Amino acid sequence: MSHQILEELRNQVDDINLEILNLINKRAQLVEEIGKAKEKQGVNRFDPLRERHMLDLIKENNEGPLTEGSVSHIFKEIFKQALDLQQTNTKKELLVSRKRKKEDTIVNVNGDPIGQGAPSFVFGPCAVESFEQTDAVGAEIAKKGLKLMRGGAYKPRTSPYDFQGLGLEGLKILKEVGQKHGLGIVSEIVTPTHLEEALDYIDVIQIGARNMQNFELLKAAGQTNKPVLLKRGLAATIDEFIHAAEYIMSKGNDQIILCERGIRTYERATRNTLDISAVPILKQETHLPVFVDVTHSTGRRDLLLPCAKAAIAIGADGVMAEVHPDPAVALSDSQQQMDFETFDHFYETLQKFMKSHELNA
Ligand SMILES: [Mn+2]
Repeated sequence: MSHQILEELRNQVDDINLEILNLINKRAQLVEEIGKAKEKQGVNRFDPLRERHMLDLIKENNEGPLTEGSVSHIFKEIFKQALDLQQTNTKKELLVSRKRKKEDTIVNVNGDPIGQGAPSFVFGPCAVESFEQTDAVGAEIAKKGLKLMRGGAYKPRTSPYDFQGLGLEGLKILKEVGQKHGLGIVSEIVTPTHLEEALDYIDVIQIGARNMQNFELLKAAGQTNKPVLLKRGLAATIDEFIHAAEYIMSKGNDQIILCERGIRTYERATRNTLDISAVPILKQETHLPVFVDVTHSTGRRDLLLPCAKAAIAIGADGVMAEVHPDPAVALSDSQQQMDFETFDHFYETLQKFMKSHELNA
């Protein structure tokens, strides 16, 4: 084969490549139009019967030299890419997505902004056990000039025989302590029925990891005008987490804080595995503030400080950790709550770390 003939054939292949490129893009445009029409009708985009029909038609008309298997493989990939393109378009439309809104959402808790640069801190006991216990923690938080306090009144526990929390009584204690020390209260609500009465007592509705896909609760929280702190489910992907936030925002409430709290993996050295890379991913994909709960992600007191440093260094808008006057006697999470001395050291070291790295803009 002379060089000239080879060159000629290559030119033909180049032309065909461009033709195919043109055609598959044209095809993708048509699929997009079909997708929009289906969306209007409320019909599912993926239709397996339709795909079977297209594949059969292609096979019947295949004259080779490519085999039936190769041709099906190529076309299935073309189908898949067009479908993925539609999914990317839907993602673009999510209310929580950065593509939809470029600017960061600032969550306002009693006039204090969250997500505006300087990291926020939420400390407090795992569970409200008594007024004295909660009040003692509140005083320690206020002493540091902080504005937020957490505390569980409704505790979703692994075992039904474990301490379930004080319920409404716990919320009343939280409110009293919050008012006494000038602290905004963050507390978990577990069912839509508790939500309405809870609104009088708390400043931020926490939706816990075990309820991240409690869609009725998400919708109910979305109908309030209270900020919501949404924790990532223990086995939830980032995509599922983002969609859970979308449930809240789709009902009209855009005051949402996302909270990474560790995911379940095969690793047993920590209670969960802190997915630190979720922080910048969530910051890129959504416009919402992102917190890291260092207590539940690690389950280990000795890891709270290094993980909090990592969270702030990687761009988290806030850190959450549990503090108890006497962790050894705590009714829940006694292994991982900080006593006051540890809390002081934790907070001071973190402040120094932030200053030395200019992280408290
Ligand atoms: Mn806890």
